[in-house]
Amino acid sequence: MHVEVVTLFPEMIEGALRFGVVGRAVERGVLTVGTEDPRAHTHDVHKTVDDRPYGGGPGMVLKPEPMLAAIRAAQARLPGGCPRIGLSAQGEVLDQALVRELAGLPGFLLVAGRYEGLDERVIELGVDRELSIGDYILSGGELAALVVIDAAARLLPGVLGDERSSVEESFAEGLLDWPHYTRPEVFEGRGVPQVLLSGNHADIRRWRLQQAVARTWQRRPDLIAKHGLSAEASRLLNEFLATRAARGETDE
Ligand code: 9D3
Repeated sequence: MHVEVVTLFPEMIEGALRFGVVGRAVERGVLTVGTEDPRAHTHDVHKTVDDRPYGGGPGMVLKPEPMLAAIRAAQARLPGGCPRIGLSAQGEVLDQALVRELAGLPGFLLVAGRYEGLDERVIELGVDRELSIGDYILSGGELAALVVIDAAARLLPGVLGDERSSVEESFAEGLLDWPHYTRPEVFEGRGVPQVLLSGNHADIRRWRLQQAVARTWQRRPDLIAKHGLSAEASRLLNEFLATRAARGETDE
């Protein structure tokens, strides 16, 4: 997969992609990432990339000419038909379904803004869809671009290796993780749940799924509303809630 990023801070992208699972994917050529700096598409001595907003008000807007020129230069390095994605708080919120869709493409182009953002005409002419990474305010699109690249790269064939098989991944899909433990068996006076030491793999699997579904119900009920529950997960949640009610616990 080939990803292009239009950014005023190419080092931010290149630097972050050297580490971990994604760094290895880049080293192996499974993922290639290019950057295009709009500053290289300016023609004045000051290399001006921003200007004051029409209508007044605070902040600066990215000038349209260098921005669209950079988008077109980056697009020329991608296969035809790859989407051009603008990163902005106005976009559709990224979720795993969208990550999966992007990971299935031969490539895509990410446009990271700075200041107050892009001139609306650049969005009309040079961006196919807009993407947000969540409801909080960033100072620019680069970290959002890195989030998209990281999330997509780990789904590429061979990138994760044996760390998480597809079977393991699908077992508690759409749920939060279950709790994890490693040695020592007692740490600062706290033990490990007995079931994990039992060697009974069916019991362990059930306990993990129950922990995952119970935590999701408690902490992120929106995820259950969005993805639903398998029959088994639903049964384990009901069992969890019944046990808790029998103990006289109400919430938390
Ligand atoms: C008029 C108020 N502006 C500043 C408070 C709005 C504003 C401009 C530019 C808010 C954020 C930004 C920069 N943000 C991004 O480039 C961005 C972003 C985000 O802020 N949140 C979630 N996802 C994304 S993707 C790109």
